[in-house]
Amino acid sequence: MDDLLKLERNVRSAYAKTLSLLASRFHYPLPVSDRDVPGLPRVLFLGNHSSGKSSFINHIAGIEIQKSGLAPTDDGFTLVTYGDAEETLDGQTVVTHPDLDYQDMADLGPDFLAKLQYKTYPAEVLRHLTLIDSPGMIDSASDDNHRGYDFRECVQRFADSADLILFFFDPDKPGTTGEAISTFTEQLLGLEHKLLIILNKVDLFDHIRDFARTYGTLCWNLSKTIPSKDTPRIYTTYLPDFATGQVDQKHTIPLEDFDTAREEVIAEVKRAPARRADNLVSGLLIQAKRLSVHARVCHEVASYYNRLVSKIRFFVFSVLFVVGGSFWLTRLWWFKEEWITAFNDENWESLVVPGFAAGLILLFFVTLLFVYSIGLQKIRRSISTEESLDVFFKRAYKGELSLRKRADLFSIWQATKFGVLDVIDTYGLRSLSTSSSSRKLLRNLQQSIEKDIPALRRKVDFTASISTDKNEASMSIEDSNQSVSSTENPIDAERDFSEDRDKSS
Ligand SMILES: Nc1nc2c(ncn2[C@@H]2O[C@H](COP(=O)(O)OP(=O)(O)OP(=O)(O)O)[C@@H](O)[C@H]2O)c(=O)[nH]1
Ligand SMILES: [Mg+2]
Repeated sequence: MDDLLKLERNVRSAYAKTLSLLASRFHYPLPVSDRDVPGLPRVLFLGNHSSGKSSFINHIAGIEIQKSGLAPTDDGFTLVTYGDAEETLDGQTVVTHPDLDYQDMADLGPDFLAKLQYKTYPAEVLRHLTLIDSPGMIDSASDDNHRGYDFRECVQRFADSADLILFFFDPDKPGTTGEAISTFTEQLLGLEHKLLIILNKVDLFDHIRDFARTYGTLCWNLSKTIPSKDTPRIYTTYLPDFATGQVDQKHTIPLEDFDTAREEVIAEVKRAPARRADNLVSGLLIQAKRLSVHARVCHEVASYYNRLVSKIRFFVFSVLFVVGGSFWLTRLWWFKEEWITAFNDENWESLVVPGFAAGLILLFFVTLLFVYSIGLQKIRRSISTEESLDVFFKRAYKGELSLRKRADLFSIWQATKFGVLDVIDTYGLRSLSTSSSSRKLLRNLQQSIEKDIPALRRKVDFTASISTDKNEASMSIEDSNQSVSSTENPIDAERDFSEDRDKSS
């Protein structure tokens, strides 16, 4: 577990050293900063109401921490984890506690916090885990406010930061509740790799026919909501403490078959620290790749814009220079001394002709400046459209895209494109760096993506993280840290940047 914390610190320090400076220059929002408190691996329990989420948590913990019941029982989220004593903290305390990494949940609102609980219990199995119980999903897909807080947003936040998500269904509602369906299609999109689907309470089936029908309905509903070719595996199980009918003759389903699935789910829950290690490195790699594409396209756009502006400026100043210069050189020919005398005598009538000419010249300059600024505005507008950004992306990756089809690059671009548009709209093209130090940072990031982060992944072997013998740990985290951070010294880069800026100004 110490190894996992070290890895988490290393990943955060990689964010800080390799990604954050470049991200700040191109206004890229990084999800993790080195200021955050490292947290325990998280397992999120989602699903229909009364599908057995709380009972499953109690089963894993070996004690009754959560209340359970047939009517909708939980109306808020509960974080269950290890503590030397049995204790319950309220939501407000949780989000303001400096040692807990839930500060970012504060903005979910007072109604959410009023129902948020943090429970600790001295159960050994919880030592390396936080189990997150959630309110059961119900039928109303449209009425977002029946809980008083934005349930979908909360699910999204917890799901994003979870290392494993268990989604519970029961024989009563096999994928038919509105909230469950919308959660699959919206909040869990892209998170399928950490999702386990569970059909719970199979002990309630009297006959194999009922089981087959329910299982089929669930598969059908899932196939409509999960965007993958294959139907995901469904763990069919039950909790032995609740098994109905015991030695009832009616039971034609041998329950023992479902015990294995329960053991597998519990094993996956216990493997959450290993998943976390993997998720941390994957998250770092994904962010690094997105940042690289974001920064490269922004750099391309900003360089193009700056070049164009320089050309237009050069043209405008040349015109001004030529016009102004011609007037100056030909002044002996058109300038009359008596205008000065008339001006001193305030004899305005004699100054009508030169005054009119000066007015025309001024009008010419004002019109030129007006056309110049309208022209720039039009250029900016034409650059900040989805279509032209696609063109800039292709220009930025001309080399890579000409060699072979890069579906991976295109999918990263699809995920980053709207961020680039937002940055251009919010901060403007001039705020984007085109300095040589930014190019250097970009090269270093690329090197991290190709070498350092994969090296960090290779060194992650968290079979050792849950082992008690720390000497068995097969990763040398300090080494990995060095390799990730060796690519860039942010202080040097910042200094280079300032120098570049000074030179250009
Ligand atoms: N037969 C049977 N009953 C179960 C099983 N698991 C849980 N139950 C019962 O199902 C009911 C609901 O269980 P909970 O654990 O409260 O379900 P929940 O998903 O937490 O419900 P909400 O908090 O309302 O969303 C309780 O009465 C449990 O006793 C099971 O495997 N088999
Ligand atoms: Mg519950």
